[in-house]
Amino acid sequence: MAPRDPILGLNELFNADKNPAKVNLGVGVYYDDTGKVPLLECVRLAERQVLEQASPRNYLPIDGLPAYDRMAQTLVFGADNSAANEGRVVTLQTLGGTGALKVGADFLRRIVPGAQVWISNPSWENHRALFESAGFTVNTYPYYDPSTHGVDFPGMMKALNEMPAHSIVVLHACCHNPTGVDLTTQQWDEVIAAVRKRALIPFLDIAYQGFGEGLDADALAVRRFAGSEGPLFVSSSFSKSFSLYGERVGALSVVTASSDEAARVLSQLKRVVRTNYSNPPTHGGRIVTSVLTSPDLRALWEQELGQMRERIRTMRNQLVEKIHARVPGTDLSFVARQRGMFSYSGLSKEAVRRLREEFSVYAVDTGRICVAALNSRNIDYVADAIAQVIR
Ligand code: PLP
Ligand code: TYF
Repeated sequence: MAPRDPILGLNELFNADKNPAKVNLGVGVYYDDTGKVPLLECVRLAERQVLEQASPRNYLPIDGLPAYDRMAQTLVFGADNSAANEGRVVTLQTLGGTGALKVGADFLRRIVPGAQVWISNPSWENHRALFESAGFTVNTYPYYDPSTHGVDFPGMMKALNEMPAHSIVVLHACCHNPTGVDLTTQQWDEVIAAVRKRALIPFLDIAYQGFGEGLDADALAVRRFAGSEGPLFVSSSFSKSFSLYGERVGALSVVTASSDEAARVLSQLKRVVRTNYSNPPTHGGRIVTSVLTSPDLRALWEQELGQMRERIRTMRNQLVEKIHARVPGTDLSFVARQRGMFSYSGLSKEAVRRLREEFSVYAVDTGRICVAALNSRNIDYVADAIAQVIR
């Protein structure tokens, strides 16, 4: 038997739990205030259009729908990006952000077979698994400092400054999973300078664009990296921002040195895709493209995305207040400063076990909770449970 995924495995335990009060703070999925995964209105309208068009289902190009690739690229890089305008950025439709990471990893393994990969400590566990399965040795660089609930920035910079040239560095562009702790703009500039000086290969993963501060603000790291000289890999995902988890909508973008190099890189990436899954599926890509190319639907999407972001922020603030009210003296204000869906709550493994066994509240063993699973009906129950186990 292969080991269970530490996060998706929790779903199985949760589904088997008969307690009607159970709460799943494990997997990183956004739920609305009624506890459901939302079907966004912009998606519902776009899907109706797509169905009315009744398009045939021929194979898509290997690199996906051209309009999808253009929209995905513009969303991440911005409309006035010079690398993009110079034709130096290639973008492919992939099977979610995971597919983008996998295609990028397989490509890099052919191009820099001797390189090693560095992921943050901690990171999304699938980062390690994906790059290892592509054949790389995966190391970690310091990232989270539990004593400050912030970034161990000196530790991170020291590690970057000691990596061999051409090492592949995986960075979370925003809404770090699992900690919720991001770099400041100034820290990003220092990271970019170190990465370029040492000729490292940056791979930015942006799976939560729009869940931090907003679509443009959350893409700041990608855009600043793209403005510096050197290669750049970006995996992006619409799973969360469109609530289209099961449609597998993502993109891989690579910034190259010239439009000529871009053509060669694209041809190699297409070879990787062909030997993985040949070409991407049609439906999800068409929905996303319809939303992003229609000014009305796009405005509606931004509004709905903004509501998801704001609801998470409200839940963060309420959780901090409610625990403070129950256990005076506790200061969880760092939870309110974290961004995106997750919070490294500081709960011990023992506290997480008690939450699960005594209260049917499911969190990841590391203390990561998905704040986007809290709502006005379950937050008091969760705050009561947490108060009991930290008292
Ligand atoms: N990268 C990070 C950091 C994630 O948290 C996720 C979450 O699922 C992904 C990538 C993969 O996203 P997708 O579901 O689009 O494959
Ligand atoms: O971290 C999370 O919860 C999300 C969802 O193998 C996820 O990114 C978790 C594990 C996994 C794939 C997706």
